[in-house]
Amino acid sequence: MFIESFQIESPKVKYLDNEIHSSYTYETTELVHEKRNGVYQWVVKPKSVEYEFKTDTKVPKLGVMLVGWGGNNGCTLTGAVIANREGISWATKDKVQQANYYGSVTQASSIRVGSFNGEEIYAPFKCLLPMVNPEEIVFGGWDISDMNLADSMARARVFDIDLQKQLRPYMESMVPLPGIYDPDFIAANQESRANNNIKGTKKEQVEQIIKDIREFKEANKVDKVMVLWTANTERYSNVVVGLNDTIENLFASLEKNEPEISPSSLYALACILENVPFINGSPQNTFVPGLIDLAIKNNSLIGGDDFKSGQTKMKSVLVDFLVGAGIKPTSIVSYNHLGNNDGMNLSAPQTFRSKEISKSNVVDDMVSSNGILYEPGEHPDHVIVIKYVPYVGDSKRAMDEYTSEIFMGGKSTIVMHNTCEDSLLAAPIILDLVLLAELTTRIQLKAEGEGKFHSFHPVATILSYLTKAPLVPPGTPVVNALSKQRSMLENIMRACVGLAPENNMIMEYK
Ligand code: NAI
Ligand code: DG6
Repeated sequence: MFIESFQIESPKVKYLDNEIHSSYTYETTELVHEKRNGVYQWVVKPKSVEYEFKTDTKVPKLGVMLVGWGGNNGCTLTGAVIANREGISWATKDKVQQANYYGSVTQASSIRVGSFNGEEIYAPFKCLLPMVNPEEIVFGGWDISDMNLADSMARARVFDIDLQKQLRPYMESMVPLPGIYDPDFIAANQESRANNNIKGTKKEQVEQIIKDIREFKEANKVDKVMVLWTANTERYSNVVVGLNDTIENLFASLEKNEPEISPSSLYALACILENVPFINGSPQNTFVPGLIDLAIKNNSLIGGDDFKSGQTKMKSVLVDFLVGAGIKPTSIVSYNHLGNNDGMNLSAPQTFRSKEISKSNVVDDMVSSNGILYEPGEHPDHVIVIKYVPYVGDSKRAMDEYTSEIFMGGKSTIVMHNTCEDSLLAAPIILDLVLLAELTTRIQLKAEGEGKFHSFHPVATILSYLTKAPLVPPGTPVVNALSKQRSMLENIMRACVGLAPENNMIMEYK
């Protein structure tokens, strides 16, 4: 059964005027590797840690600035939110379609809240904690192309034509601000659209981005701004001692106008200096070490990298299932072909390499979790192929072949083929990233023994569910398995309202 909302009554939760305060016992384990009777042994000890969470329930008026606003993802998200806000429906050859948020975990998924009269009861994910309503977000941003969003939508060829016609009046006046263009970091084939560029040195470009954010905030009277990179995939920048390895070296390099500082790092730098959250939806190493250190020092949220939209999402479910079932994946081969501008940009070897890296590491944690199947250091063969095929436009084809060793020397090969508009997968993920990142900035916590409340670590691992290569604080394990990532997200939100983590034990019926 599905219920629209619920209230929590618990001695561990207090609802104050502008705050939810919860006490929470975190059940975990402590491991020691010690000599017992002359032999080293692993000893696992259950451990409880008391936490307190407080969540500011005042939902701000939110401004979202997208880098690459005029791209397929940017205009698709903007159009979709307008269509939802305005209650737009449109005729397709099948039916009259209503705007919706399918694919957004915050807007279109549910959580189990308990059992009632022998039935499982579910409620909307978004009713766990107060979140920004997407329809109240003010969108803006930058693009190296000055095309307005209505024309970008037509160029993207993602929405049905009847929907485009209805959205055009809302989107015609939306024109991206000039962006930071550096042809060295993206494919040469992007040059023809780069007619909207911020001039000057890299330092001046950072200053301009800061000015843009301040002006946007003021003009739209928003309380908070979040910035998200959904611009072209860049090549990796070189991480070099003396260049970008420390905060000081990064600033010195900025002063020297060092060519190796990428545009995405410049936007991120501007945001960190302004204490504006910055999320990277593409695979490149925007967050060079000096930038991560600065975000930590300034306690400014950063998150990334690379939206986990289709093929990788399936992979982080399927490989988790196989390895969890005691089956040994030995070869994973993933092909993509697509014909949108992202595909064209990725047809250059350097930008493709960024995507290859982020798509390749996504099964590592699952493989290393099972030492019965894999020797230390052993990995399945894992190959990524992406081809640009203009005719298919935004409708990406993803083909995957998983070969596994099964019982008694048998082999199992699973093949998947998915055809889907790429931007319709990415847009709801962008929405979730900004909504969840905004929410986490309103949560404070402290563990027993900690004197003061503090925010989550500025490197936002809580967003891992939405990214292919989750950015984590130094020394933190990377979790790619999708079900674990979702549990982390949901269970942390449950903790904020004093609910136990979902453990699926259903003891009521045992
Ligand atoms: P797109 O090529 O349609 O849009 C990118 C936009 O960024 C373009 O309008 C371009 O002019 C602009 N741009 C490039 N460099 C810029 C800069 N330095 N400053 C401001 N604007 C700049 O690409 P699309 O399909 O919207 O994808 C965007 C990004 O999201 C790509 O990097 C892609 O790899 C990544 N991504 C997309 C996924 C999807 O399912 N659609 C999934 C995972 C990642
Ligand atoms: C070709 O792979 C284009 C890419 O931008 C993908 O669409 C994107 O990385 C999505 O990847 P995945 O693996 O999450 O579907």
